[in-house]
Amino acid sequence: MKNTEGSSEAKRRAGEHAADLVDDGDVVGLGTGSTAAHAIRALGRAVDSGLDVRGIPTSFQSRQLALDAGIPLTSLDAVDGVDIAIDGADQVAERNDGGFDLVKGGGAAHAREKIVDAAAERFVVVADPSKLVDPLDYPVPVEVLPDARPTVAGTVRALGGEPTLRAAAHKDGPVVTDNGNVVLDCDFGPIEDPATLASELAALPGVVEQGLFVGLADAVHVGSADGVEVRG
Ligand code: ABF
Repeated sequence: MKNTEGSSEAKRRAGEHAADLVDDGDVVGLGTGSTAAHAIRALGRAVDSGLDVRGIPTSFQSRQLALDAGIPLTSLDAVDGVDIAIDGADQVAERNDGGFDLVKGGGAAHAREKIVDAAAERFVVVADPSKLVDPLDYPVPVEVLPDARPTVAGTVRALGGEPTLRAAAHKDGPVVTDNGNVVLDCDFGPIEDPATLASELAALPGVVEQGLFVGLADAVHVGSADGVEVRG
C-alpha cells in the first residue's frame, strides 16, 4: 500500500526547502500541484515576515493558493523576467548530461507551467522520491484544441502511443483546462528518447502544449522522511 502520509511529509519538506531559495525582490513562478502548494504556503509565511516577492501563478489553483497565502501577484507582461520558478512533476528522469527530463500535466496545467518555468532564470522541481524514474513512462498529457482531438489522437496512435481523453473527476464529460481545451493522456510505455517525442507531439496541428519538459529543470529537490536531497 502507498504510504501517503510519508509521501505528503516528503512533499512538504521538498516544497519548503525550495521556498527557502527565494530572495528578497524576486519574481517567483508559482507551480501547480500538492508539492508546489507547500512552497506557496511557505512563501506566504515568509511574506508575512517581511519578504518582498511577486508571484506568477501557473494555474487557477496556484493563483487561489497564492491569494490565500497573501503573496502579491503579477504577470509575465508586467515584469522584466522571472528569477525562480518552483514546480512539481509527475515523473523526473536524470539525463546523462546531468540535466533532467520531466513529465508534467497530471494537473492539466502544463501549458502555463511550461511558459513560466521556461522563462525562469532558475527552474527548481520539487518532488517526493516516488517521482524519480528511469526511463520516463508516465502517459504524456497533451493539451489539444477540442476540434483537434480526433486528428491528434490518430497521429499519437501512428507514433505508437495510446491516447485517452481525460475525463472530469466529478461530472460527466472531459477535463477542461484553464485555457478551455481538453487533454489526451498518451501512453507510449517507456520513453527512451524524450526530446524526439516532444518535438513530434509539439509539431501536431491543434496541440497547445505537451507535457514533456526536456532539459528545462535546473535542480530537483527530493524530499523524504529524513530531509531533502538536492540534485543538479
Ligand atoms: C503539477 O502537479 C504538474 O505538472 C504535475 O502534474 C503535478 C504534480 O503533482 P503533485 O506535486 O501533487 O504530485 O506540478
